[in-house]
Amino acid sequence: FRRDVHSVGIIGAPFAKGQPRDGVQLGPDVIREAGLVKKLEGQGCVVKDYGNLIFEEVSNDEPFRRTKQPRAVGLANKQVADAVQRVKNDGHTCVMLGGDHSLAIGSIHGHAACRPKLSVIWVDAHADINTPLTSPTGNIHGQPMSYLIHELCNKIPVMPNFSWIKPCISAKDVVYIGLRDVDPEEHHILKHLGIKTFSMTEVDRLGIAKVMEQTCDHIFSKIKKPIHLSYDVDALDPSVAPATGTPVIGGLTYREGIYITEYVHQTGLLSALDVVEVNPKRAKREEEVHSTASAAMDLVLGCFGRVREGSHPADYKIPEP
Ligand code: HAR
Ligand code: MN
Ligand code: MN
Ligand code: MN
Repeated sequence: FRRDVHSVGIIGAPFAKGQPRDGVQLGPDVIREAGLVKKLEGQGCVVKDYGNLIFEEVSNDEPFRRTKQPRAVGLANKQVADAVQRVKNDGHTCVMLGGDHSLAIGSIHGHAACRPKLSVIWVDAHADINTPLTSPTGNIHGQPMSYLIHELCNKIPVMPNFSWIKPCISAKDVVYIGLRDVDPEEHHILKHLGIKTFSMTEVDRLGIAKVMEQTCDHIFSKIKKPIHLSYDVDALDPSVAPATGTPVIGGLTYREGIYITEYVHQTGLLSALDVVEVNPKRAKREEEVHSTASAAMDLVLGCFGRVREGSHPADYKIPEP
């Protein structure tokens, strides 16, 4: 047997305007600095780094009702969507390094343009499914799913620079893992749409192995759809990933977080990955920048075949004296 070669296309999206905290735009670079490309190549991947997107300043970006910086977020996500389409059309599994989680709008939209029947596994402490009208904060990183789900399209107001966004996923094709900070309005939406969720309570009850089995039973119940894995590092416990904007106590252990990626890799259906919300400026000590960036990198490595038992080239021979 041969270990399969993955071709990986990396896009950096240094964007922070989906939320109020400075520093999350540095996420792509600190994850790369942890050694991402070299380590992916070391485990047999062919990697093309497309570099960082360049986002223009948007002037007079007045809030739309309470939603903050809609024009900048809408425009940046259009660039992300175009970039993801390019990476997919070049034949790679796409890795989008954020940046804040508002970027999942563009990432999933672009992915869905190339792979119309997608499933989404959303790993996060938060559901990020507020509509602009339910959001308690007006931060778009708490809203991306609401723009993407068909069943919510009549709840979304017309916003500047958002008119290109068309809903592209069904509620039944989404699974959440790691939830522990969900707004009441979001909870209503999740229940009302019958979205499959594994909160930290289910992770405790079932264990992460059963959570992943049931996740795949759910998304593959009819046909095997390509997977978009959207991984917010705040799903991990703050002891593992402290350098993030909205840490929530009681998260996934490092092992649970990695197990998710190993399991998704094993399906052979991973088609695009987001790793978002690494914010080096939220670290209390330099060490926290490194531990968070290195955990984020390990999530990517797990998605592309790193196994904890170790591995070896198919043609390896023990040296003879
Ligand atoms: N639910 C809150 C809101 O809508 C908080 C969202 C927070 N942050 C994230 N998302 N990091 O994953 O603003
Ligand atoms: Mn998120
Ligand atoms: Mn989150
Ligand atoms: Mn593989």
